[in-house]
Amino acid sequence: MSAKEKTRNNIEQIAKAISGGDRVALARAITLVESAKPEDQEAAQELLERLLPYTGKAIRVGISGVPGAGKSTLIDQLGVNLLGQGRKVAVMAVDPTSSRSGGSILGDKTRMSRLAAETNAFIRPSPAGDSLGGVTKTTRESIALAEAAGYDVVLVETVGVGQSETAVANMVDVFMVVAIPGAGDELQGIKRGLLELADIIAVNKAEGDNVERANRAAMEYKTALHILAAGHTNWDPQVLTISARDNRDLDVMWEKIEARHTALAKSGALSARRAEQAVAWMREIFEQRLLAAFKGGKRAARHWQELEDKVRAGKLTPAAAAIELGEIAGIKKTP
Ligand SMILES: Nc1nc2c(ncn2[C@@H]2O[C@H](COP(=O)(O)OP(=O)(O)OP(=O)(O)O)[C@@H](O)[C@H]2O)c(=O)[nH]1
Ligand SMILES: [Mg+2]
Repeated sequence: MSAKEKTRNNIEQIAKAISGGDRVALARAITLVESAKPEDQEAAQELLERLLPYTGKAIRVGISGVPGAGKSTLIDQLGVNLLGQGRKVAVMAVDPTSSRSGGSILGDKTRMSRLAAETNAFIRPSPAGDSLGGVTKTTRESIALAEAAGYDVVLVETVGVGQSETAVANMVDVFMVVAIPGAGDELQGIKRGLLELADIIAVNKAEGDNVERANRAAMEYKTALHILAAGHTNWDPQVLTISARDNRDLDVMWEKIEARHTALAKSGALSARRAEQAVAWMREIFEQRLLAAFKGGKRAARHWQELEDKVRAGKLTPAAAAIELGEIAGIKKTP
């Protein structure tokens, strides 16, 4: 048997194991997808292609929010609730802080300790030290793999700082923001951009003395969203208060998530959204590869630096420099 045949056989076996719900095979496949080695990437794509017919069946939910808002606690409790309904839950943690130390990956797993112990749950922290693009790419593909393994709910955690939330919003069906009541009347560090992505805002830690402040925060979010939503048809974000710690109103929250998902599916918007996400992702990968290939060329690299210096010094306009770079890449001045 040739090496190629061996790999093909191997991929077939992994694909079978994954569609049979084998968690070890799923974890291995995600590792394959995350690998930077060209031969692994080739194998990963072959595997994904083979599993494509089995993907797409999960409710994909993005969960974002400021550090410490209670995202992991929420996912742990929500996950346990969903397992109780007979569902299989996969969690992808796109956590920028996890790239700082290997320790916080363990921390995240510990925070989802109940879920981590369940056989119908699968938790995958994102790889450490990866770029945003890298994390995003592997997360999209990890979602597909988890779906092929029979997980019918996929929860993606991301800290609402930087651009990770946009990336995550572009790979899920329903995007949720976990907020916390503030000390004053300001919206707790939630950026407008994050609000604009939200289908649901859950003000967490609404228990005991916190309830009143949580209700006030919820009112403020409603007002803010009302202003933002002006002019958007078909966008009606929901706000509610919850306590992840006490499992308060997580059922209400899940109902809202499911209602949104069902509405999207019924109107045909879900498949349109997923199709658009897939095409946008193709475009992004292609652009990245194109740029990487161009910059990798010796001539291009030299000119790139030169032109950047000229633009920086104000000796050349950015547009003129870009056109010149394009010419080096073989793009004609007038297309
Ligand atoms: N009182 C109260 N505390 C909570 C609740 N949910 C989470 N916490 C606490 O808030 C802290 C942060 O919770 P995490 O679940 O780790 O928050 P996170 O948003 O995942 O944090 P990062 O992943 O670091 O961004 C922990 O000490 C939790 O115990 C809640 O509903 N009520
Ligand atoms: Mg967390």
